[in-house]
Amino acid sequence: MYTKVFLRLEPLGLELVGAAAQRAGHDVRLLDLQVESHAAYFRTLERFRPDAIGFSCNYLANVPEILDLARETRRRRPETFVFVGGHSASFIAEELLEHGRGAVDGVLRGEGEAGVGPLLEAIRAGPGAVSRVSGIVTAHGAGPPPAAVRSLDELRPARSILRHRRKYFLGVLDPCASIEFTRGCPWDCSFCSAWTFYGRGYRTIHPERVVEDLESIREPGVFIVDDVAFIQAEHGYRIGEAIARKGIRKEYYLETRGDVLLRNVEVFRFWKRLGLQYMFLGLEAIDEEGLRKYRKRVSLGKNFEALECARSLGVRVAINLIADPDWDRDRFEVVRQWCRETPEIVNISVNTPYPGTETWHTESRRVQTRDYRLYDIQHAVLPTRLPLAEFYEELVKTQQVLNGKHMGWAVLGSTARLALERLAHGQTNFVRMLWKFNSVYDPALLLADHGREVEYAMRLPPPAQETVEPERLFVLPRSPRAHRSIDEATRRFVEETRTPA
Ligand code: B12
Ligand code: SF4
Repeated sequence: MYTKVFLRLEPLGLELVGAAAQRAGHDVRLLDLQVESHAAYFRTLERFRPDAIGFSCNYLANVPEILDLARETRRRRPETFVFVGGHSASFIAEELLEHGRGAVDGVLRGEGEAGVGPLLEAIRAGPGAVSRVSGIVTAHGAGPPPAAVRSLDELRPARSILRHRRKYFLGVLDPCASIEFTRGCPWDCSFCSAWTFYGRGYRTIHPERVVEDLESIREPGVFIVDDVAFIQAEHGYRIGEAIARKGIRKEYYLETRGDVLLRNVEVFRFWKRLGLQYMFLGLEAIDEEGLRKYRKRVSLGKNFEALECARSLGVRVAINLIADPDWDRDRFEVVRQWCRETPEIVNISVNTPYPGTETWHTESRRVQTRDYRLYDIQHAVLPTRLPLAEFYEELVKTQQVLNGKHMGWAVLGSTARLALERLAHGQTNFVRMLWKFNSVYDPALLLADHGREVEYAMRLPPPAQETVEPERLFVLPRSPRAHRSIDEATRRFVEETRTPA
């Protein structure tokens, strides 16, 4: 949606689920609707005539599109089993079934690789068998809790079933593939569902397996999708050493926390030599109060130190800050000034409570809209202090700082050689990106989005509570072995940062 200006990423989750279905003996087609049209989807439906269709729903904003497609699919192919999986779907399973009014047969919660084989087997066996599959939720109730993948080392994405691979890019990394080194996060930020989805588990993939996967990637750019890269220095080193031994040369982008960067700076320095180009730091706030609110468990001083550190490594840094709907003009102006003075790419998102996060249960402000499409962190779904139109004007004006400094001619000048190189290889994503900003980030369009008719009204959050038991939020049940990938020193480091100052 809004992020399409800067990137379009390989659907790694779907490739992994596709690979699991293939391993279970099925013939699989993968369609990425970021790239392909609905017409292409219906053509595939007609020609391939699948027995089952699984939609990936990682993002709330995609719910209406998935439901529309499911309903039309039911009309055209009543006998096909339609199911939905993915991050967001796992938190709103019953809601999806209700909206589907019979068009969605089931929601498969949790890691798709674990559940898809048994589900496809059960579909063949009949409805009674489906409701016994781990992780399934159907109109008749929920099956046993979702099971976690036994070993991530056994997984390999089915990259070859994805068409149009040249369409995937991330800024100047054009084309760009995605890869996973670890899964989960040991922190517990209140606005985030990475830790609740994986039951606070954190697992690593064996360095040799990572490098095997990397060797199969043809794209020169690689996005490391881990929630927090290189929490554990040793793991990062071992992957890096294996890459160096094989002589693999790629350009990398990763996301991490400021305190992890400071603690493991030597790993990041090593990765700079291997080709690390971009790093995303979720600072979230430039004041202590903001950091406390989001329970980032990191101080402002540490975050700024991390910024300095990233600069000294010569890695390009993108930062995220969360704008609160409660901000007034002055607050926006302070942040805008900071963005102007900061050489890094500063992205501003809007504080949005999501199902599956703690904030969803504790936020006492009432959501102002039940339109899933607005839950994309670019729209305000909580009450704004400023009139909504003014809030969007201020927001876009602040986001414009990024556009002025890092897009358009300002960038083309300094990246001319790179841009020409990409164009010479037929890659146009990066160059086209440079002028897209204004057509997408527009206060009038943002405001108009609130006036659209809502066909599927999102379930409201429960009445606000002071606290919520984390276990109630988990998709994958917490397992005693969930942290087995973390060494003792890292465990202590995480625990220390988790102790309130
Ligand atoms: C890449 C990414 C993006 C890309 C998306 C590109 C793309 N093509 O998918 C971009 C940058 C656009 C993006 C944007 C946003 N993202 Co994002 N993103 C990620 C990220 C880092 C990696 C996704 C990934 O590839 N994971 C690895 C694969 C293997 O896992 P997976 O996709 O979840 O798939 C597994 C399961 O979900 C499931 N599954 C998935 N599909 C299907 C389908 C079927 C049929 C089945 C059965 C199972 C299944 O099985 C898969 C294998 O186990 C994740 C964090 C993470 N580590 O997962 C966050 C994450 C998914 N994003 C998140 C969020 C909040 C957002 C944003 C709102 C803002 C933000 N914080 O970045 C925006 C909103 C976008 C929108 N329009 O609404 C949240 C969760 C979203 C939620 N529903 O609550 C996550 C978990 C990050 C976080 N820590 O909060 N994101
Ligand atoms: S550190 Fe990042 S991934 Fe982990 S819980 Fe916090 S925001 Fe989510």
